[in-house]
Amino acid sequence: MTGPARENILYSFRRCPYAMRARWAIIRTGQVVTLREVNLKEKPKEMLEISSKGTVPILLTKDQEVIDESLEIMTWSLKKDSDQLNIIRENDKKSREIINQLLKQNDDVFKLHLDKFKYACRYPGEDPDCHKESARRILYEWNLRLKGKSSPSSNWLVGNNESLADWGIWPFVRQYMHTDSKWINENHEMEPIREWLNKFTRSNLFEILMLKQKPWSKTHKPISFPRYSTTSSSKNIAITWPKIEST
Ligand SMILES: N[C@@H](CCC(=O)N[C@@H](CS)C(=O)NCC(=O)O)C(=O)O
Repeated sequence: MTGPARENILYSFRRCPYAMRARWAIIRTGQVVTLREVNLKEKPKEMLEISSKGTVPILLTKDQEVIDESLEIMTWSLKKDSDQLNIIRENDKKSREIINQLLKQNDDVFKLHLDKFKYACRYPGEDPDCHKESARRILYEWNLRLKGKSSPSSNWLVGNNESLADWGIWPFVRQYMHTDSKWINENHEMEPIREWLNKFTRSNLFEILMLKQKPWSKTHKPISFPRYSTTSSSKNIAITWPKIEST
């Protein structure tokens, strides 16, 4: 264990969907962390010392708590921002259950299918097309949830407002899009999920989320995250969703 942290330190990897959702929650709840970008092929010993799992993201809080699961980092952030408690549907048990089911479906099923067709060479003996089909079926299900919402601004996975399900799943759908974009882009039926994803990737906060950093080393100056060009204040800036044309 390293000495007492005077800051919240986040070990992260820019393109990792788990790390992206943790960073997204950090931004949206106005938290500030010191970012340590990790090269997954050369993980820093400081990171492995606090969590031997060797996965990102990992948060080492000011209070020396180690949080090495992305969903738990999201919850940690949300607990610190009472304005955002509706994201976890604090007072709505049924919605909370649906959110949990969707996150579980993403983490335990969708991500596996995605990996098995995106990184097919790592899974000899598996049929990538079969996994692609299974991933598509799940996307189709999520698309149905988004379809038929009263307006483009209310197309969220659970109810008419964004929730932890949206925050936790969109980076994985984005990753999927990189491998099977034609199916989503050219399939008119999939418009709701396309628009839902675009809300995140075309929002004003996406660029801040995805800012490029060199892999961290002990000799680097600490990098504060999020970093806003317009202000040095640690307060979060409001999200601006892209304009979506109603059809
Ligand atoms: N359940 C973990 C999964 C995190 C995870 O698997 N992250 C990947 C990167 S996207 C990782 O660190 N893999 C380890 C490696 O590639 O060595 C979480 O939600 O934080």
